[in-house]
Amino acid sequence: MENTVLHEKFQQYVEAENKIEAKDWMPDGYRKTLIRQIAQHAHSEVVGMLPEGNWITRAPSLRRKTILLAKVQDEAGHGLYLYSAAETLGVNRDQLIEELNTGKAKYSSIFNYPTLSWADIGAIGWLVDGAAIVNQVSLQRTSYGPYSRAMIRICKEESFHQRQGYEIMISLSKGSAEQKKMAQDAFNRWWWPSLMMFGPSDSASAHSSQNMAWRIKRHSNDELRQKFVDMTVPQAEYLGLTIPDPDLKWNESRGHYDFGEIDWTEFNEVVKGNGPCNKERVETRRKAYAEGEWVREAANAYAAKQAAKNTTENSIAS
Ligand code: FAQ
Repeated sequence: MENTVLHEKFQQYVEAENKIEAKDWMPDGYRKTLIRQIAQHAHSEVVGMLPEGNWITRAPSLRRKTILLAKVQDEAGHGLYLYSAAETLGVNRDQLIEELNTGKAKYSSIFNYPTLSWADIGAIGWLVDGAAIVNQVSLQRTSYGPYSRAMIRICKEESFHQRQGYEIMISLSKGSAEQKKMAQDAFNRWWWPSLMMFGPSDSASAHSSQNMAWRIKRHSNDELRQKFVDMTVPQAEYLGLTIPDPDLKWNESRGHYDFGEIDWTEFNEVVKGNGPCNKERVETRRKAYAEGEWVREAANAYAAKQAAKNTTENSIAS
């Protein structure tokens, strides 16, 4: 009985657009699904460093290299804010990282595709960060306070990422015939995986209806995907690139672009771990974690030394 009242009050509270904070009562399912989503999001930011990190040493100029370096470092920072937001829900960060390193945890399908040319760095900034922004602007209004605040900060940085990618695409598509070909090739390979980032269609999305009722999600997967397509088509036209979808056309009555069917078999395979780079990505993370052992040891030793010093000072003072 008491539990039913708490659930009802919680529901009214989120429907009135209030934020839930870490110490507030929340349904177990709300806590569980937030840990799941925020952890997957944090892992995506961390694994998301790998495809672009692959090009830092091969960036075509010092300017491009410093910009890319800054962007990849930002992604690491986003991962850290998000792990912190997950920790406010009572989960342990080491446990989350263990799940990523053992291949148990999910992260965005998009980061399991290879970066074959410099143009891919442009396409990732333009399309992948562009899709991430559409999703994350909506999540700024999510009902869980710490996640919402992390999103506000992250979105500011993602806007810079999107612009740096689009600027690379402008340079390439207005450059030599060979450069334009590189831009088109990257666009062809990243377009469909970018649409998959928004998740399964609404009819197949397991978590959407409950998460929308709890105001965790503010728009459905298909609504956000449509928004991204409508926003990106004019940008592709400005670049003079061809959208790799013969079914894409403006629908006057809907006021949106219609687009072709996503290859859901490919999406499901990538999510299951069978994409082009899944194994390589997890292996790289595992190796980086093992090689960072000495840093964690040094940081823990320093923290223990500081704590001992503070205890001694406190006992002298008292
Ligand atoms: N890939 O019922 P739904 C970025 C899973 S950040 C893999 O619809 P939900 C920045 C889903 O987890 C990109 N798995 O789930 C950057 C669930 O699995 P589960 C990451 C996917 O949660 C840029 C199952 O399918 N952004 O890019 C995917 O309601 C450049 C059923 O799906 C976020 O994580 C997928 N694409 O909606 C970094 C945003 N889609 O747990 C570096 C936050 C779905 O039942 C470079 N997350 N699944 O086993 C969200 O908004 C939501 O979690 C969705 C999925 C929309 C991703």
